[in-house]
Amino acid sequence: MTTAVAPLDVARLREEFPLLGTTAHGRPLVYLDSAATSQKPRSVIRRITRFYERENANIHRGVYALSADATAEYDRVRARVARFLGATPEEIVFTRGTTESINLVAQSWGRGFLRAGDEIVVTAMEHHSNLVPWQLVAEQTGAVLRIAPVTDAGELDLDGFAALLTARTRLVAAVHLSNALGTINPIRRITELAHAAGAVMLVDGAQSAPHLAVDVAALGCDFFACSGHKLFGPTGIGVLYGRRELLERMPPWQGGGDMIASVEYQRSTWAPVPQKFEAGTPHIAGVVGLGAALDFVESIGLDAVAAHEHELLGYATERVAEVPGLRVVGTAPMKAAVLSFVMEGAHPHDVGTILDREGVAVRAGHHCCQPLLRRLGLPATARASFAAYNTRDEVDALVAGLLQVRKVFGG
Ligand code: C6P
Repeated sequence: MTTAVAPLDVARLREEFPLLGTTAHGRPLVYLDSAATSQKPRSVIRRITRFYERENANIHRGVYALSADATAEYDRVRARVARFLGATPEEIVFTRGTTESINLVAQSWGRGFLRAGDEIVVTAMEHHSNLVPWQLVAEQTGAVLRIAPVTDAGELDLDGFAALLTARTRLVAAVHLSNALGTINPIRRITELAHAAGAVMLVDGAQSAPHLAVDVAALGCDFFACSGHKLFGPTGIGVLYGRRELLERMPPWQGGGDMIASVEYQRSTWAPVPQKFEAGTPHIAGVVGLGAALDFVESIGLDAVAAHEHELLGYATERVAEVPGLRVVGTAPMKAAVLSFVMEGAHPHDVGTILDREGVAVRAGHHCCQPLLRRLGLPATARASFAAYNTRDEVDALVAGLLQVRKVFGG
């Protein structure tokens, strides 16, 4: 798909990540869990250190230069994020991560505008972060949650999805890139269908923002949520993109400092967007680190990242087929960065534990997608997930580890 871009210099890229040079159980670490969180490049680590050593002050409060400079940097990164996602700065709210971004929409937009009998449609492959917040708001408002089906291959059943849309559908919430399966959903099409039904569209971009070039204007969505820590940035910082007109109509969801225009004892008025949604002292160092992470991502180029990961996923899919009794879970044709699998006779947790002893870090479990795994008839999978810094040698180490698992469990 993205073969025209220049290949990544992965060896050089890896040198930017101190943690990738460490060992696990006496072996070179093979880190295949970037869907959980990516490792951090030196430029991000240094930027955060420099902020605390030389620039630290609270924002929007001080009249002194240090605070004014910290404020300017915070605002600069907001504009940087807006550029990265194809939005305007007023449409970018800083949050703690994807989870908080979705909860913000559920509690502000959802509680503000949903009424009993209104319908929310999500897909059967959602992460708990894009399911439980809607369950909560459905309970609070009397709205009804509808679940769009997925096929056995882990693709969204688009006809099944379209059949759920009615005049009562008020919101559609769908994952862009599934963390459990790697499936890339046709978000533009889903958004068109949602809008044609008169519904608002939220995209869970936790896994897509690090692997695909995202342009919210081109996707046409109303909300887009992502996390800094999966994008080479620090933990505890995330983003909610919201279409300006919607954000302006939405009530605040948390009250406190920095989100007000004026406060009296009995009532208050709100700051303009996006400050209305950023109560209290934000994660300033996290925002600064996120800015450095986006500089890093753009210096390598998301098209080059996607092409490299696509090649690596193809190679890994081919190689794991050599392991007897291994079955890949999630075989959608449009797929990225994630290889989930089960092995006959071996529980995924045992697979993960044996791989760990070989120095290979993968995730094992339900990946915060319990209903999806139940739908697929599985209690858990083992999951290798890839980033720009992973190599074919690391895939080979994974396969060697899996053959080791096979020896332990027979077959
Ligand atoms: N998935 C994984 O190992 P937070 O925790 O807020 O940064 O992101 C939540 C989230 C939401 N949606 C999707 C599709 C995700 O993959 C995640 C996080 C991690 O798959 C941790 S469970």
